[in-house]
Amino acid sequence: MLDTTKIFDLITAKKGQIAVLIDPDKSNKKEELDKLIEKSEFADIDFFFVGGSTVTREQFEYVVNYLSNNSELPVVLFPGASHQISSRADAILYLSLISGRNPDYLIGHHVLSANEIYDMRVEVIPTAYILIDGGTKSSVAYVSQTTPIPSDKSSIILNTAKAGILQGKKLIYVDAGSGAINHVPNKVISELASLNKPIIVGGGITKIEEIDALQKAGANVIVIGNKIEEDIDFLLDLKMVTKKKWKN
Ligand code: 1GP
Repeated sequence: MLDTTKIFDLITAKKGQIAVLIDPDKSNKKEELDKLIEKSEFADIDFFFVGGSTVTREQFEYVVNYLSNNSELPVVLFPGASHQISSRADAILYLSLISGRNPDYLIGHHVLSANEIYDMRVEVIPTAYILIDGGTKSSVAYVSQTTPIPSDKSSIILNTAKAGILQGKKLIYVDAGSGAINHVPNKVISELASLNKPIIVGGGITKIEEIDALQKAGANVIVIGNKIEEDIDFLLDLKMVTKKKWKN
């Protein structure tokens, strides 16, 4: 692993940054990726995240290589399993699914990929990954066979994040799951912000007002997947958010 904190420092530096999540299971054609890159660069988004619940190694490598060869934007891995790793990325979110009690997602996948990741020249960011109920059964809850934390159980969410920090996690990633009906509540983000660790939030975020509110609540990075898969021109609307950010 690379002894650098470059991507971690970028994530920490500002609130309200935007990550476009690319699921290589769904977007893996050259033309699609070209369009995504072009519009994401125009929109001045901050990061590409790459990962998914049901991705093959070939799809994963193809997409990571394509993005790093064709865009200057940082490529950050958001792996759904131990085979979703690549030395071509700028960083790996080294996720432990600490809202769940499935040992495979707490340590199993990590052991399977440790040897490879250890020797990769890639920044590794230990991340407390916390699933919050978003009103529908998400792929990640199904695939990991874990139960998300109910979104109104603030103290469980907060204590889970605290336990993650005590274990050495540098980032908190709260996820309502791709396609969630309800994103992680703003209140949860503002409570987590009191822990003074960078926060990434994703799942079910589809509106500019939601992004603004999550930024105000204290989220460093807001992840958008589904909405852009459905309507790539949402990236043009996102330009408004990124413009405002430079003014601040
Ligand atoms: C990443 O799961 C999210 O954390 C992405 O969710 O696809 O609903 O934007 P969406």
